Amino acid sequence: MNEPFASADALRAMFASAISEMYQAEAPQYRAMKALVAETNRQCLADEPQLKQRLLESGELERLDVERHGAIRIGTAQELSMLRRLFAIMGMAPVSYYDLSIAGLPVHSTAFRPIGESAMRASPFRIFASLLRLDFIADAQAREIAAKILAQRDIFTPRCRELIDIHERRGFDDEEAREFVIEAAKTFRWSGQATVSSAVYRRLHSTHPLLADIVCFKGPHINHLTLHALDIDVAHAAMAAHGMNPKAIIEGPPRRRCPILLRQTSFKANAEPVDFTEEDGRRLSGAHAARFGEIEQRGAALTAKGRALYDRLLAEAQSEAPLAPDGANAHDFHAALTRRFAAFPDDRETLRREKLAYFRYSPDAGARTGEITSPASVDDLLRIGALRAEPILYEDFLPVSAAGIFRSNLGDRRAETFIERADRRAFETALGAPVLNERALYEDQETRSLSASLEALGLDAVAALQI
Ligand code: OOG
Ligand code: NI
Repeated sequence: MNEPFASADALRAMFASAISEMYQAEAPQYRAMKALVAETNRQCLADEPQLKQRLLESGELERLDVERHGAIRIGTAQELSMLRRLFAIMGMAPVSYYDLSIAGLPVHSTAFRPIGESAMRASPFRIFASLLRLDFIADAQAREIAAKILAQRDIFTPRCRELIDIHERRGFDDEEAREFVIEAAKTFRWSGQATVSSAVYRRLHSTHPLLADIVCFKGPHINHLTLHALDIDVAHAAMAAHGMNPKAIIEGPPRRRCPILLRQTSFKANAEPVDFTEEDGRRLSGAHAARFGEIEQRGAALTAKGRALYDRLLAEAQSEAPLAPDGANAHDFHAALTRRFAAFPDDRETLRREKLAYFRYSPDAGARTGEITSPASVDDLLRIGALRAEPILYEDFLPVSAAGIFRSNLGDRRAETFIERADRRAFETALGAPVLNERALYEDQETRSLSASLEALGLDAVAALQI
């Protein structure tokens, strides 16, 4: 049977493509970056025919140029909970809580993303969504101005609200599905017309640039889209060579033989023209910088143990060579990072044996299972080639990296202040649902793949798992 037209995966793919078209039209610099990344990816494939073959076989090649994620910033709990319902229609569930107060940013976040391998394969598009924490704004007057403006806006079109209700009641027909994608995308459009006067903008911007970006416009405009770079170091260098003004560093772990977690970098946001509506009704031109383009390259998802090691080594590198806000000492920082990460095992077998990363197991179709004397251990099965283990890709985000991406695109040169105050409860209350636990998702994939493999080999899953 054919997939229904209005399946969550199909809707997400259509939405991602609509958002990509929209953002390319809105932000020519992003369009230029997309062309450059496509070109560096093509070059990588030409240099590595084996990589090309692998991507072809896994179906990855055809979606190489498809955006991996986008990011938005949200003003209120009501907006966030409605967005949760909107993204649910596209099979995107909130995964993980990210506390950005670790870098003195007045937001906390989640990522709406597809769950499961087949959904991820159908369309990998995610939205990193950050909610303003007004209680972090010390200036009571600025807080009041912001709250008042936010209370007056509706970021959704009336038809978008209707369609969300319709879907929750009975799903979509084809026409409604098409309409929904268009109406949903409108929520994230850029409008160069600020909803406030230049004085209010300046007041909020001087309090915190993030406050101005979230409050002074019609809604949660896309602030960046992110492409997959096959070799992020090459793509980063190409961005610099083409005068695209990239961040000084690539956030995340250093380059490795066995990639882990997520490496990402961006070109820095440029000032773009905006119009303010002054108190006397006049229009006044000004500028606002917040929108940019990003690239990412993903590696293995880490267990709690692996992640603790990652966090420790990163913190050590940061205290050894604190990165200057303008990235001037990027070279020293990178050297410290590389030195520290020498302590992170860099071969698959050690990552697996030491339970630092999650793995997907598969049976070797040609294995002569008759020769396996049951019960055999997983290690034995791997050794004789009856089982294979591949790292599971990390599909989530990293708070320290996210903070680094935020900061370099806000024109905020203030030194970081650490006033860590996570409040996951408050975030989930605003969201209207708990966020899913990323590690539970990876663990589940690992366990299922192992039991399915053992079953395929005709082995007693329980006995083998216990050895
Ligand atoms: C979000 C920054 C975080 C990422 O990839 O870590 C992010 C923002 O700037 O709103 O997108
Ligand atoms: Ni991003």
